[in-house]
Amino acid sequence: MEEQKKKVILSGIQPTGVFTLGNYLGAVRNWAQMQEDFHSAYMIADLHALTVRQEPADFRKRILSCYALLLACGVDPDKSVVFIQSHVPAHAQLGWVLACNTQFGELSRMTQFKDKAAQHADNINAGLFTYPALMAADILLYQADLVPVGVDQKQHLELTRDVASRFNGIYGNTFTLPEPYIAKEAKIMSLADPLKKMSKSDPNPNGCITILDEPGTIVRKFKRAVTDSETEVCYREGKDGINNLMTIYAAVTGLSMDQITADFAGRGYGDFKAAVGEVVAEHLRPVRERYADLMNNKDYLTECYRKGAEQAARIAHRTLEKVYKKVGLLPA
Ligand code: ATP
Ligand code: LTN
Repeated sequence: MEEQKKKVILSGIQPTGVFTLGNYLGAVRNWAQMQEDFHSAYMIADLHALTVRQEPADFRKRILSCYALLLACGVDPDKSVVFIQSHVPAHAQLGWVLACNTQFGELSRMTQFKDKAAQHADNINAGLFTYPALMAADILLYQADLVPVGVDQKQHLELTRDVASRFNGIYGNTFTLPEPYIAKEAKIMSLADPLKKMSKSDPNPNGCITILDEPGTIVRKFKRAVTDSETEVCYREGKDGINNLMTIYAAVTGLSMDQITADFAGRGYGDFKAAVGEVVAEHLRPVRERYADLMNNKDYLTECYRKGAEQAARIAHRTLEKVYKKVGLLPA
């Protein structure tokens, strides 16, 4: 009985690079925690990553290594459905139907589209534009109640709700309307430019901590983090660099901002940066070790993603069939 009341969560991450500390604190760490209390499904959004040109051989390897990273971060294939998006054809299939139910004007307002179009001016492809319809399909196929993501994905979730409720209005109740679940650490900023989101695809390696960075590298990058010309470690508007470091330190140690300010009173930024580097390096050590073990056991990874795809396809297919029927497609 209890079992039936569990809510459903789904989330995804693109295999566009090694996960950053931002991905970890803003999203993936919560996924591992949430799988205890929810029916959870997590996927590597490889079809989404094709909106930016990828080098095929490299991409293939990265998809597998990102799958291993998810497990290394604590996502457990015995507790969650953990799969690769392209292994479940229903995503592309529902994505098409939803693209036909999403307006050009709605897609034009997506800030991620505008940002990525500016970053990749030589490849503003149709997939980059219709991407939110595919993301809506990812979520709606599983009838997810909650979607744990960083704040940058909120607009896509609002669009998913709009598309779903419009579809429900026209064709009758079909989709659960998902709620975003946004972590406290919803936006970790670049260490080199604290006004910019820390991102896997940031070309500046000093701005970004990856979860596989060696401890020495982590400490060095934090030492170089951009701050301000004051000396007091406190969370205040305008102190973007320090605010970001404090958010990271608080997320890893569980301390409050006030406690951190008290602990570092009179000690200056140098000490604080070194301390943040050390706690992050220690925190990520087991993740890096688990990742290395998993990459030495490819058969296990293959077994996991195949099992994940089968489980996901079973759920996804039920929704897809319902949708095909509602829109009037002739059963095969
Ligand atoms: P890309 O650079 O390829 O756009 P990304 O690093 O922004 O990638 P995504 O794959 O788009 O990462 O995001 C995966 C998840 O991590 C999403 O839920 C996203 O909101 C979250 N996320 C990404 N960057 C950050 C960040 N800096 N702080 C907090 N959460 C983040
Ligand atoms: N668009 C997301 C990744 C993503 C996702 C999803 C997140 C693809 N499908 C479904 C939540 C639910 C991104 O770029 N971070």
